[in-house]
Amino acid sequence: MNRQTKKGDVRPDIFEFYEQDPVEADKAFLGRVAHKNRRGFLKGAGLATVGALLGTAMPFHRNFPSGLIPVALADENGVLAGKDGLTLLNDRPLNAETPPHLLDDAITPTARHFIRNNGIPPEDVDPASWELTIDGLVDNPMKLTIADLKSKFDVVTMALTIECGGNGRAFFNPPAKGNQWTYGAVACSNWTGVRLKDVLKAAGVKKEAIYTAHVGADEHLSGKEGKLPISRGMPVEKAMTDDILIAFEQNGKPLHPMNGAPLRLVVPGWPGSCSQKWLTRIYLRDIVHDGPKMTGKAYRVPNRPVEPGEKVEKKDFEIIERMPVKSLITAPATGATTDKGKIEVRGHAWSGDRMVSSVEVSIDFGVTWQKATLDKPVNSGAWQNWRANVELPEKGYFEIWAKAVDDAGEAQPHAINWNPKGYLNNSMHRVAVRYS
Ligand SMILES: Nc1nc2c(c(=O)[nH]1)N[C@H]1C(S)=C(S)[C@@H](COP(=O)(O)O)O[C@H]1N2
Ligand SMILES: [Mo]
Repeated sequence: MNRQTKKGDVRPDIFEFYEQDPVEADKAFLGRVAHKNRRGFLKGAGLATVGALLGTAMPFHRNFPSGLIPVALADENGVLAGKDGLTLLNDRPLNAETPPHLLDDAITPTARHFIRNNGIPPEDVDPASWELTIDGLVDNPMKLTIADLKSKFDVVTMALTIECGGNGRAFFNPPAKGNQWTYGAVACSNWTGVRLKDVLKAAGVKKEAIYTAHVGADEHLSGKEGKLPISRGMPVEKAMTDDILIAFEQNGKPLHPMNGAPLRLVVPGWPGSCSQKWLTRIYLRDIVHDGPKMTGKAYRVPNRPVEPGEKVEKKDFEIIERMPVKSLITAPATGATTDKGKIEVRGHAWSGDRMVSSVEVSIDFGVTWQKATLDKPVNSGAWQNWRANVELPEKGYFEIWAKAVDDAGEAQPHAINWNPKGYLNNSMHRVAVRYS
């Protein structure tokens, strides 16, 4: 496959192919269609341009297919446009998390809201013509534009916490496959929209219906027409609760394209996967929904405690519902150095469908604990902010640990509750601080 180019470089044909037609090259070499965003990224933008954009040379440029985007340029090319400081975990599908110290705000700015995509987001969406279908087991199937939602239903704004079921997976040992989220697949933005329950009431949910099914406009990675990357649902009883929104605004502006513009579900306290983005349809079913990522082991955990590494049969997995009690330290940043012994420690805490009743911090590896001041949530479904003034007794290395307890008495554990797919890691957050 190697050939001599005019300049005498030895380059495999893949590079020529990518330069000429990145979409076809992706199909041929990857067996799927290139992300439209990156069509011909380096096509026409020779190496000199890329070098200039990167601010330095790319020594292994010969190995870099021109259909790809250098991760460092992902921002400039648009995939992380409007996001600030996120760590890219994967670029196809796009997955990016927020370092804890950038989650310090009480309400998460859109620029700091993580991105978890299972497929390829729709492009050039038109909010004015976007339609949401409500059908399946309902008395009055409906098609609603965003204008209809605004005029027919109460419009509410709520701060709502979304956490990916796999947040914290990176710390599993033995490791679990999937995005290696550390701490930052969680956020609490202000969402404006209508209550799902109001829309479902207007549609008239039939008695036989037990589960919702959610459909979005994103494409499967294979590019196969009609194949959904993810379609999840929830029990009708959950869908009828007060805090679930069909949202068209995030922090007072249209949704960010990567957070589901122009319309999404926001289901606080349950795995983020319930919060379908680019929402086009909700249908009601008389069975537990069996869409992609609802079945098998996806978003499921063993129905009993298991040993790390233990093999668990499919039949012993159950669907994750509420997310467990958890807290995050957002200040100081881990690795920080302080020249003062007195520091303020801050963060958030949440527990799916419950309230957090206390947060405690420790600077002596959990021997003694100090109560933090814990705010009430601004509304149900929002995380709770907390802060504590701690005093480091002498110079040296310290770890700050935080532990939340919820109103059912459940506390964050020290150790990870290992499970095969790496979900629900709510072990305590630790940050390192040097007093010098
Ligand atoms: N249509 C669609 N909705 C989706 C997803 C997706 O890939 N496609 N990912 C889900 C998952 S797994 C999570 S954790 C949340 C993440 O929301 P965010 O990307 O806005 O942070 O969106 C959910 N909704
Ligand atoms: Mo997720």
